[in-house]
Amino acid sequence: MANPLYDTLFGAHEGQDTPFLYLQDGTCLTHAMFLQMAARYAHAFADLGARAGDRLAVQVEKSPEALAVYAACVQSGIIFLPLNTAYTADEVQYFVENSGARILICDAANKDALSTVAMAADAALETLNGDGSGSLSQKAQGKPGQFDTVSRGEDDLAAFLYTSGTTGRSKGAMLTQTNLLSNARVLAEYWRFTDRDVLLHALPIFHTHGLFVATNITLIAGGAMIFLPRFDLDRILAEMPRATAMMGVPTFYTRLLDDPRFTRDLTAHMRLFVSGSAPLLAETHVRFHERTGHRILERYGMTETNMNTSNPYDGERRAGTVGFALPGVELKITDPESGETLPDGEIGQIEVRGDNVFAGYWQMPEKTREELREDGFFITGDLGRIDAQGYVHIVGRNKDLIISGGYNIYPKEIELVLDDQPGVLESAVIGVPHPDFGETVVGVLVPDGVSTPDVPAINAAVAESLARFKHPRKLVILQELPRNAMGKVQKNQLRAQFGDLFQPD
Ligand code: MCA
Ligand code: AMP
Repeated sequence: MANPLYDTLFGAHEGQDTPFLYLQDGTCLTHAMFLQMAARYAHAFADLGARAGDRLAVQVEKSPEALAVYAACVQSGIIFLPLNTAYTADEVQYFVENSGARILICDAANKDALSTVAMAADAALETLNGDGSGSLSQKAQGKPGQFDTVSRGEDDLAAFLYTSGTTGRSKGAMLTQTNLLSNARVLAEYWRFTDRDVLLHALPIFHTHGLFVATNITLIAGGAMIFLPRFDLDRILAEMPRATAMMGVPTFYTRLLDDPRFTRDLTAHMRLFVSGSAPLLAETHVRFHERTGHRILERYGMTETNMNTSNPYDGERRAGTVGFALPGVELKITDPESGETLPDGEIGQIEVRGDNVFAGYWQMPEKTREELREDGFFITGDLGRIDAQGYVHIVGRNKDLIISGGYNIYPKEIELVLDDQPGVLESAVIGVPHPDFGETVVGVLVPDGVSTPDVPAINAAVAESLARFKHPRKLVILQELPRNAMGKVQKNQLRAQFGDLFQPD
């Protein structure tokens, strides 16, 4: 029986008493211990009636147990669907319904809020808390530490990751075993990961970066992770001496640079710092090099494609670029209107093709056709160019997207909520520069002329339905929105007008 993803990432380490997760309480989980934990969860899922191809949605704090749920899904052939812990019950409801999840796992603190969601979707609801306790662990307790791995093929689906869209409706990106495996193999080799690596892991594990990039690479190399529940500056500084590598979003690196304890000495032994998920300012790259002597390695990816490009490990890591297409990934710059390939140097939309590119959006064939061409090229929605030395530069986005601290925020989703509020005729949501998060959200409201928008009440309404990281950090009132001759809102003008709201004086 074969299950390539399980066999390669996890099965290869069965029985190995080598360190896998260094935890905050000073203990260490070996690969073997972790796999036994995963096998017990796999038995629990089988007892709950979940079978290969079923979806399992999970919204829990980062913990070794949460990671073992991922491993258990892969071993059982269950499609893993991780959700941001910041999502509200309204948001979770959509994901559970849309995916048809058979099981929903949440923190006990959210059980009441999510029980109606689970019931309406006919999903089993189990709890798993940040300390590993909960009904799921109770069900797993006493089960065998081995589980018969369910046979799966390379084209079978391994995970759904939801990504918002310009229409405001999230789409489930279907990722196959091959998508995940090919990328993990390529990256581990490209970045020279080995079983001697200890990765400082402070990213969340519900997105591509922390889960598939950081974790899968460590697993494929047989290395270990210092597994921090979240980004905590003091802990990162304290743990760095025993790490060899770190991965983060640009906010991690600007926060480290803002701390005088982050020095050349502290990082002298480090092998690699990787940045991604949002643009790393060239200035941050340069400051980091001046302070530590290390050049951050910037790479570029997407939920739908895993990683597409990377700066080189040995060659020049060029500030402000995302490097070269990874082995096995084709990348071209095309004319957004005609789809024709543009000559190197010209700016156009970035398209990618390879084993890394997803299988399509769950039950959204039209959306899939719009973005995934028949010949396999995926239209990323990013604008870029390739310079004379072959480095890819991302120069903008052809999609209305804000990236705040590495989280993607689609303005449409917020505009739909703002437009519904009393006193609001219409709204426009924009991203403006922010010193900590890179970009942050500003909402522009146009009054309906009947009543005045009540800003605190609107903020409360937004909080009710949308995750905290999506909330506008500022709501401003304008009598009308700037529009072009076609009636399209000119967000560039709004960004110019409100662009310095969060700039330090
Ligand atoms: C937290 N808050 C945020 C964010 N994070 N608001 C906007 N944007 C955010 N990213 C809220 C908190 O709820 C809090 O709300 C307030 O902002 C300040 O929180 P703070 O304590 O400063 O934040 P934090 O808890 O330290 O988190 C910041 C963070 C975190 C460490 C940058 O957001 C993070 O870990 N980001 C990584 C995201 C990530 O993994 N992205 C990868 C996506 P209040 O005001 O109520 O206190 S995968 C991807 O993009 C592709 C595939 C790729 O290429 O990797
Ligand atoms: P997500 O939908 O969370 O997968 O985010 C993918 C988007 O993040 C891409 O389409 C890019 O716009 C952005 N992104 C990821 N890495 C980088 C990077 N190194 N530089 C600029 N943008 C990036």
